[in-house]
Amino acid sequence: MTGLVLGGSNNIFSVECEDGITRQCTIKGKKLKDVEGYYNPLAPGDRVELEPDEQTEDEGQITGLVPRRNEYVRWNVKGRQPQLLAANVDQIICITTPDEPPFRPRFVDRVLAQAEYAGIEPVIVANKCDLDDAEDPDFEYRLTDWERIGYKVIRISAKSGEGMPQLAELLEDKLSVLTGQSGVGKSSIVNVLDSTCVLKTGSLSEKYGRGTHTTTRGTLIHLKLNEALLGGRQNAVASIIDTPGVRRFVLHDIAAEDLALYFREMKPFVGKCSFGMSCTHDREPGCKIQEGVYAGAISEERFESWLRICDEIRTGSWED
Ligand SMILES: Nc1nc2c(ncn2[C@@H]2O[C@H](COP(=O)(O)OP(=O)(O)OP(=O)(O)O)[C@@H](O)[C@H]2O)c(=O)[nH]1
Ligand SMILES: [Mg+2]
Repeated sequence: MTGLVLGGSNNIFSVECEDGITRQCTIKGKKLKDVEGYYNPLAPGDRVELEPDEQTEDEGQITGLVPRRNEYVRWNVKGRQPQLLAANVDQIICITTPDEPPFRPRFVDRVLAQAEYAGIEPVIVANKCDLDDAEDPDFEYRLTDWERIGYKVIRISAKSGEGMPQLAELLEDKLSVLTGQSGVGKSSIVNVLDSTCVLKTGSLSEKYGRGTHTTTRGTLIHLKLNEALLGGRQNAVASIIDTPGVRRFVLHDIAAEDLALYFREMKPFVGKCSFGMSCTHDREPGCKIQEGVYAGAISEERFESWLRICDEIRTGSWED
């Protein structure tokens, strides 16, 4: 029998099986082939083979992993291993805010790079557009720049409902992983998309204005999209993976020399500099990336992001 991993902790995984029953499963023989080297062996979205328990209807043992179509991974600094956040997804929804928590464009740039590396289409969702800071020119400038280089950007508010119909349409019939810092409103958004959903949402810490890590585990949830968002259309569905907010998003398996390949607007220039692949894009003559910045094909902000992230990869010290 095969099944879909919805979530798990302490090596007990919740698996939605093909017979419609969700079983609590352990891994047979403790270790699964092909999943070693990760902080967690399985993530929401994984497909597994399992043996249902003969005595207990809602238990089973996982015996194998169906090869993954893609993997959304970050480096887990504490665990010193890559951490699989989701598998087999159609898109990564990267949620950001103008404030509460403060806007962190670099967080988004890192997620975009990891998504490009994984070959998964990212979408940027700017939540909390009801806040006054949504009018901030720096915030709007970065959103527009991401749009300019080819990313879809949606401005929404889980609070006022603005933009929620557009988001619902984008998620329909797909498996999407929601990612973003703690407190940006991932769980709140899910609760608006499906009014029968009551995920726990949190407040921001008064001292730091950051989220308080309310969601502690990634979970795949099947949503019945609220018909009010779809002009009364009924029975529309979507699947999402709600993930815990992380303070830092640290890239995994991307070398500093390769990072430009995962910056969508820089990629076309890679290898075209006078010094070819050995150009550091710093001060060399005939650097196409520098020319791209000068000509406006690459914004100074993204170039700065690229520089800083290269530095983070080289030094191993990451900012929030
Ligand atoms: N003003 C405003 N507040 C919002 C909006 N969406 C969510 N919030 C608030 O933001 C806070 C954090 O929301 P959550 O949904 O718990 O955030 P999260 O991203 O799931 O956070 P973690 O689970 O910690 O990763 C809550 O107090 C929400 O009420 C919005 O569109 N506008
Ligand atoms: Mg949450």
